[in-house]
Amino acid sequence: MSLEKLSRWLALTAIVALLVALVPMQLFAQDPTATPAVDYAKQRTKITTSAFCQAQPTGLTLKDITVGFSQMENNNPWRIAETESMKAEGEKRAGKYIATDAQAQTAKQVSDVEDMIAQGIDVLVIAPREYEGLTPALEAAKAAGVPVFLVDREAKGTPCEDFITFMGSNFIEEGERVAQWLVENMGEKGKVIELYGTIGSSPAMDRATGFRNVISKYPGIEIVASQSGDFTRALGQQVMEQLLQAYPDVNAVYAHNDEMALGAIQALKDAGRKPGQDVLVVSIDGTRDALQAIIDGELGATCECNPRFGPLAFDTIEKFLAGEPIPTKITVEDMFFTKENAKDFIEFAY
Ligand code: GYE
Repeated sequence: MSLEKLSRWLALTAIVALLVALVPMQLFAQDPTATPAVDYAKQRTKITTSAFCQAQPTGLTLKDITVGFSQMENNNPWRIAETESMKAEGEKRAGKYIATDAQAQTAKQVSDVEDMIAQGIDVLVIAPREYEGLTPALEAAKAAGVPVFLVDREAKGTPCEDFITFMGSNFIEEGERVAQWLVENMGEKGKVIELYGTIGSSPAMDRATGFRNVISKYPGIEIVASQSGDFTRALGQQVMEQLLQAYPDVNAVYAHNDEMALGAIQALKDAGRKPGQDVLVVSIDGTRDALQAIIDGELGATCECNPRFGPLAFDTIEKFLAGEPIPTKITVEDMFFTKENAKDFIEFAY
C-alpha cells in the first residue's frame, strides 16, 4: 500500500517541479516577536528560497507510513537532543518510527540507510555525517522510491531529485556572527586558533568560510592554526593542548561547536591560562554546559544552532504527503548567547 503509493513521488521526475514561489513566503515564517523563553525550546524557521518541490498528494497521512531516521552519532548533547526530538515526534505521529546510529562512521551510515530501506521505510530522514560520502545512501533511497528529507547537515545532491529539502541552520552566518563578536571584543588584533569540526561535514566547511568572511577584513587578526577536533570535547581538549605549546601567545579560540570549546577551556585552565580573560573563547550550538561557561565568564559567546528537529521534520513530511509545495531549503534561525542573556535561556538548554 503505502510504499507503492508513495513511490509515485519518483514518477514525479516529470511532475516534480521547482515552483516559483506560488506560496507567499509569510506562510512559512514564524513570529519573531514570540517570547524568548518559548522561542528557545522550539526551532524558528525562515524561507529564503523561491524554489519548491512538490509531489502529487499521496492520500496518506503520517499514521499510514514508516519513517526511518538515520543519525550519524550520539556522542554529544546536541546530537542526543536531536535524536530525542525526532524520537518523541516520530513515536507520536508516524505509523512506525525506526532510527539508526552510525557511530561516527560514514560507511556505517550508508549501510544503516540500506538496512532501513530493506526493512520497508516509506520516508527517510537523514542527518548526514559528511557532505560527499552519503551519495550511495541517497541513490539507494531514490532507487527504492523513498523520499529523503535532510536535517541538520547538508549532503551533495539536487533538491527534488536526490532529496526533497534541507532543514537546518545557515552555518556561514553562524561563523560570521561569532567572528563579529570576536572582532568587537579583541580590539581588532590578535592571534586565533580554530578548532575545526568533522572534516568533510557541511557545518565545519561553512563555519570556517563564514568566520574568514569577517576576519579577512581585519589585517590585525591572524588565524595561526586550524585543526580538527571532530566536534568532540575530548579531541578539542587534546588538540588545544598541543596547539597551545606551539602558539603560547594565542589571544582567542574559535571552536566550531561548544563541546570542542569546553575541551579547549579545560586545556587552557590546565596550562594555567585564564579562558575568557587572557584568551577569549567563542563557539556555536548553545548547550547547557556552554551557557554555564558563559555565566562563569570562561566562554565569551556562542551562536545558537537548534537541534530540536522533530516537530519541523514531521510537519514537513506531513505537508509533502498532502501534496503541498515544500521549499527546497528551510532555514532554522539562530539566537546568539553572551553574558547579557545566557542566564535567561539556560533553563531551556539541553
Ligand atoms: O554543531 C555539533 C554536532 O551538525 C549542526 O554537529 C550540527 C553540528 C553541531 O555534532 O555540535
